[in-house]
Amino acid sequence: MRGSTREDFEALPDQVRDQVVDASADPLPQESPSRHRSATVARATKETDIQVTFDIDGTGVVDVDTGVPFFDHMLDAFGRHGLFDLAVKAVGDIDVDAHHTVEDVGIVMGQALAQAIGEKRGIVRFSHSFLCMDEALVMAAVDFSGRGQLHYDVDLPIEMVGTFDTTLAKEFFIALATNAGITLHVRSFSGENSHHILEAAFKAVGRSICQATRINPRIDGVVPSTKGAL
Ligand SMILES: [Mn+2]
Repeated sequence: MRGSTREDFEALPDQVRDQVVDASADPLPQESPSRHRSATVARATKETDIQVTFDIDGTGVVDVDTGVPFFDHMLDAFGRHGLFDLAVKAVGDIDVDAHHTVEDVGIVMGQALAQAIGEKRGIVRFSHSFLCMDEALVMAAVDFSGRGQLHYDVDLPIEMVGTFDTTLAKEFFIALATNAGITLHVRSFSGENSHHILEAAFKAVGRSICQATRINPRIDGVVPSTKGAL
C-alpha cells in the first residue's frame, strides 16, 4: 500500500479536506458543554476581602483587580489562555505586602474551581502543557485527583518583578492546588527573565486546567477513576 500524497489530499472532497485540516490544527476535544460550569465564592478575613467568579467553560473574558499590578497581569494570562471567564475582586492589606492578598486569592480561586467542576463527571482529568515565552520554557501538569498538592521547581533569576515578590507565585499555586483538590506540577526548563518565566507558568497552568476540565464524550457522565469518585 502506498502512502498518502499531496495529490491524494487534493483529490478529497472539500468537506473531508476541511475535517483533515481541523483535526491536525486542534487536538482538544471539540464538544462544548451545554451548560457553563461556574461558581462564585466570597471570603472575608481581617486581612483580605475577596470575591471570585470562575467559569470553566468561558472564552477568556477576564476582569481582575487585586491592587497588585503584576499579579493582575498573571491572572489575566491564566484566565485568557485557560479560556476561563474569570472575575477577581480583592481588597487586601497590600500596605503590609502582597502576601496575604496573593495567597488568599489563590484560596478563593481554588474553592471556586472546586465548586465549578463539582463531581468531575466525564472530564478528561489529566493534562499538561509545555509553554514557552521567548527564552522561557515552563511545564505544568495537572490531575483533578481530589488530593490537593503542589510540586514546584521554578528557577527565577531575580526576586522582584516590578513591586511583585516572585516567591509569592509559589504561595498562589499552593493555595490554588490545595483548595481546588488538584495535583499540580510546575517546572521551568529554561528562562532568564523572571517576568517571562512566571508568565509562561501562569499560562501553562491555565491551559492545563482548561484541557483537563474538558468533557470527554467517550466517558459520558462517568467519573474517571477506578474508585468511582475523585
Ligand atoms: Mn507580560
